[in-house]
Amino acid sequence: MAIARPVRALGMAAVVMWIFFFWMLYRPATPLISGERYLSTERDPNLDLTGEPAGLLAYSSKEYAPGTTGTARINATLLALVRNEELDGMLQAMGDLERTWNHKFNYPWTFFNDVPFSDEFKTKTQAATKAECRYELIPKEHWEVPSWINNDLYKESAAILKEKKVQYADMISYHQMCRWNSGMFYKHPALASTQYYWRVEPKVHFFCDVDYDVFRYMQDNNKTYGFTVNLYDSPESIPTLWPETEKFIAEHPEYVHENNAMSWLTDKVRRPEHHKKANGYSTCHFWSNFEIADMSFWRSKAYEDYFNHLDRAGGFFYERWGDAPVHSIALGLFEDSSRIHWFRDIGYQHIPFFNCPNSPKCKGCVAGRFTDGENWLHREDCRPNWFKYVGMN
Ligand SMILES: Nc1nc2c(ncn2[C@@H]2O[C@H](COP(=O)(O)OP(=O)(O)OP(=O)(O)O)[C@@H](O)[C@H]2O)c(=O)[nH]1
Ligand SMILES: [Mg+2]
Repeated sequence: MAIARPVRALGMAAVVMWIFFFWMLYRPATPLISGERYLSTERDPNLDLTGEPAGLLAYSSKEYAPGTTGTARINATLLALVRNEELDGMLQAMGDLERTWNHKFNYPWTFFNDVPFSDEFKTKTQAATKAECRYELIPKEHWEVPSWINNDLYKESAAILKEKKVQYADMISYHQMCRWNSGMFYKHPALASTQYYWRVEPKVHFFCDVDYDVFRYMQDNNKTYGFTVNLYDSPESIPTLWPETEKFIAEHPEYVHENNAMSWLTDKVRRPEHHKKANGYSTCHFWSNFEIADMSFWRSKAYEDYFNHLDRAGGFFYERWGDAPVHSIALGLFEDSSRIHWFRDIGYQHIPFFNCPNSPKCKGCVAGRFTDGENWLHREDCRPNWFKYVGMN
């Protein structure tokens, strides 16, 4: 039977539309002019076939069953600071992490909030995992603005930062959140006997099956900190963070590790303007919405002294110092850089950046795609400098 020409044309148009739709969805990242994205590596290492990391690995077994029978788990927790209103985003992130990893290991979840969690939040998050969930209120003295911060000066500074387009500068809770994540969370009494944590934010995505116990990996392979994404920061948010850091290390040269990552922290070749505006700091940092780390580092005397120095200087409020650059500078200076690990095998997204390895264990992200946002966002990738100065530990 002959098909009328308009119907054929419509059919063809529908096919073309579907092809275009799938192409848009799965197209490879837009190629950039050679050398623009990477100065030191020719191609994104995420394009190389990725397996599990080298070293000792522990796999799922009966000893990881939920509850007290789970004897293989170490002192570790999944950790989220979250608001009641972010329940849906939290459930989505939990769903991804439970599916790809935690249903095999059943590590507990610890949720933190500056106000009490609602019953709905508690019921729905507990229903999303077989593991134990803990709900913790942040003590007032950990969250409130410290007494030495002048409110008028904060408001004036926030207005100036806002003019410079520093995001969230006039939102006091954002400053409180950054300070808490920098120097308070690991002091919460509920974490007193916990050593390792994996930080999870609402709405993030995990794409790849991970079959080994990442906490045991950290412990057995002597790692302090694990990251996925490594970025440049907005220099306008941290103009005096590096000068304050320099003052601190002049007073405490003994805290600087001999195998530090100073060249990554101070590189001025790749983005000289950032280095200039941040007064000597490259602004490179580990993107701390994902962190797998050993809290012993934050609990060390070196970090405690450093945090107190910064806290007194006031930049968590008069500027918008983030926990990401604060954590990263401390790690880059006071820790042996071989103890910092790139979890290249953990597929991850927090809008607008990805870590997406080339592995049959990954679904839902495009290998090697760094961002699905505007092309200029590729310039925010600081991994090439990390690989250049430190390597791919
Ligand atoms: N309980 C509580 N959680 C907060 C507060 N502010 C931020 N958070 C949490 O802290 C984390 C970081 O906050 P975000 O607003 O996502 O900050 P961000 O990642 O820099 O910003 P986005 O790019 O917008 O995601 C998230 O897990 C939030 O849920 C707050 O005032 N109270
Ligand atoms: Mg976020």
